[in-house]
Amino acid sequence: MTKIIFPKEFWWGAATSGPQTEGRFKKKHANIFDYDFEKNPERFWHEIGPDMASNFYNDFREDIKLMKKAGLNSVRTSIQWSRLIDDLEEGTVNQDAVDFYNAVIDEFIANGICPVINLHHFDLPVDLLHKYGGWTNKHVIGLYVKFAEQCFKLFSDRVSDWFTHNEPMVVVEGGYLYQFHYPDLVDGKLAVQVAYNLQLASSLAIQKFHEINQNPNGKIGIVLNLSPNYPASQAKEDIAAAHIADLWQNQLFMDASVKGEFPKELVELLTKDKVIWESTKEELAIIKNNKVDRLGVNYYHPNRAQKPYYSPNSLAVDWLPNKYFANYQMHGARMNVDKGWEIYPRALYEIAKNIQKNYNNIPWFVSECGMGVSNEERYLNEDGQIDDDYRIQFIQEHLYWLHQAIEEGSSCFGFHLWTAIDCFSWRNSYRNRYGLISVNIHTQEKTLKKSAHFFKNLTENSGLELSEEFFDKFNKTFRF
Ligand code: BGP
Repeated sequence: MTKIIFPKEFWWGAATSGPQTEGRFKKKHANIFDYDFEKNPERFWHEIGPDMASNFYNDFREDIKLMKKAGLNSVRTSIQWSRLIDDLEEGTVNQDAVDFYNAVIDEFIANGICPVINLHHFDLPVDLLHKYGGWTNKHVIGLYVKFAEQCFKLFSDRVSDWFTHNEPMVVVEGGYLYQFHYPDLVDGKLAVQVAYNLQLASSLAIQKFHEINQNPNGKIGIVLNLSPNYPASQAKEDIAAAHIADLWQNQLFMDASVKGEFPKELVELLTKDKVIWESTKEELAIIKNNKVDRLGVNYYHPNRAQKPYYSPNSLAVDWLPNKYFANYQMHGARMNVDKGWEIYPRALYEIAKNIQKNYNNIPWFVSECGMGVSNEERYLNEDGQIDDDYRIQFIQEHLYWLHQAIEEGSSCFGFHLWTAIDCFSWRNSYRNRYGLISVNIHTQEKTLKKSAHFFKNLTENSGLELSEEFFDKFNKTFRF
């Protein structure tokens, strides 16, 4: 047996978001997914949309009790802009939403769970897209800051842990490059502007937070999906491709949020290609002066990059970042075949080392990591519990590498699994189940999985013992 013990105050928790759990009950505005589902239900797995989600709006007291049973000491969720704000232009609040979020926050605290609150989790109110072009338009940044201001005013007396966005790069990629989020555009130049505008919005929200936060322990950060880019070979074209992929996918938001400046090399490249964002000196000064206090890092799978396999001239649109790199699936990689993602836990160690070396070891935590599996009923035992040993092994392997990095001085302060209770996930809906707790989407019955008991043990012991059997399986191909 090998024992790995984590720091005392470590966050052991899970992440989710408002639009993926609450359901649309009493919500005045539709967000882009609500609207997309109304118009195009066939785009969603089994035509299951966000209307009910996992019914957190009605079930939150029972759900939080289950989270406590799974040993969570902290949980990230988000406040829905489309729920909290009544008049999107004025930024006035909806009283039912205020009551709801107050009750949720109080319930978390009463159960000894630290509420970690994020503001924007892909869920732009759709009216702002139709009226203004959403994040392409700087007016929307101002409206987002009004929403952020209300959140800080209303809840920062009890909430000390805030995040401005979840995975802003996914907003850029999903909505403006690769068509997996509404409005499904393919427009490289617009994508570049959206990236900039999201960063500016984050920096302005941070500025506002520091003006009005009521909590002496209050801290604010951003949640980024940071997947290292590994070159396909040591050929210089592949190394260059992986480097540019890293600049675009990781360093863009990371540098701007932590160092207050966009990476010079990327700015030069975008300028040379004539797609650079529109910015002003004043805005760049805001970004410079409003860095994050800490970081959340979502990590699911590594990225592998090789030189692009088509000539830049053959691009169907004028400009795409893929002019410089192609991500690909490595032959023979260890896969979660349900989700189609490679499993590579060592990357967590490398992310930690990168933060330590290149980002002044800024405090950070794993804000999402997890394993999505389809048809989990396959693993139901006679007592009606899902025996998700694969998830336990997955968590253990990632913790093994994270622990290694912490031993070497990484300032990682927590691990949040995606997710506590199986939840709705955009167009994938309920296809991939990630939770410690399962949900029957027809009855909304919620049941602890085997991994929930494992997680509780982990929290209680601030760590775990890794058996011979674990090391036998470690790093071997396993498929689901
Ligand atoms: C992350 C998002 C989450 C969640 C997760 C799993 O990128 O932050 O909101 O959706 O991915 O996604 P999926 O269920 O599509 O595999």
